[in-house]
Amino acid sequence: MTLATVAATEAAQIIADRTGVDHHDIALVLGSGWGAAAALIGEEVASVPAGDIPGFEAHAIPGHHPTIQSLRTTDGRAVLVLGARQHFYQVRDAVKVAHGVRMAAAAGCTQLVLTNGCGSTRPDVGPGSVVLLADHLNYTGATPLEGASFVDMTNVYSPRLRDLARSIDSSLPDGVYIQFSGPQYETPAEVRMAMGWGANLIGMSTALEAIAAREAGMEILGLSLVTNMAAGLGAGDLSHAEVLEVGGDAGPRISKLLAEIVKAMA
Ligand code: 8IG
Repeated sequence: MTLATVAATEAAQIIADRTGVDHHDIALVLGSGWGAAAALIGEEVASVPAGDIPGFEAHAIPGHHPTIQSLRTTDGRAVLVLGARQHFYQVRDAVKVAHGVRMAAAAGCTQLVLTNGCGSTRPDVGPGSVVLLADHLNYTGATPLEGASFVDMTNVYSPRLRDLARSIDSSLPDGVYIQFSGPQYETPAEVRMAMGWGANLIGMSTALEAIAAREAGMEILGLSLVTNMAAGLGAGDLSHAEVLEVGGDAGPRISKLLAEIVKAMA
């Protein structure tokens, strides 16, 4: 066991103690715009402030909800909702970024839904669109892995879960996500670089978490909400206010979609 796994196992034990649920099945990481989904997915069994769990640094950003919830679906599955993403731009440490995902794996989760808000480079996939992650580029220069952990990254985002999501909404496009370090948004030149590399979704999360989740053997579904056109491709400048507005407007629709997908993952 690596130190990161030991820390994740300790955190998972505290989740079990605080929620009374000693095994969870699915983990959800709720990013910008996705926060309202939990209420539709299951009954809340317990909610724990992230700051009470070792390895989570107390932080607050508008649009992010730092709690960890345990839900029970109508068909009896236990869902761990991580509303407390630790962004690379906050902690500057990929191991800390991956802590929540590793904790979920230690809690028993074998499936992981990673959601985010992001920018799009495709004019036909504009603000309000939901996209299925088909692949990613990790442009952070970092990794959550330690030692010679040669994790296969061929099918990071499960083709099976993508098909399953498309059985709920056949119009969902595939996208290739690039994780930048942030917190500044990209320059238009950086956006052109990313496009040249085959990316069409740009954000500041997800890829590092997905790497740790694949190491842990989890099956991953990645869902992006496009909140803005990438820098230089839309009208005007990028703003966090725009991100929050699009996220808020899309909230009810994407929450329902996510709830239906989770239901189908049984
Ligand atoms: I929401 O356009 C959201 N997050 N890097 N670029 C980057 N992160 C983002 C963006 C974006 N939109």
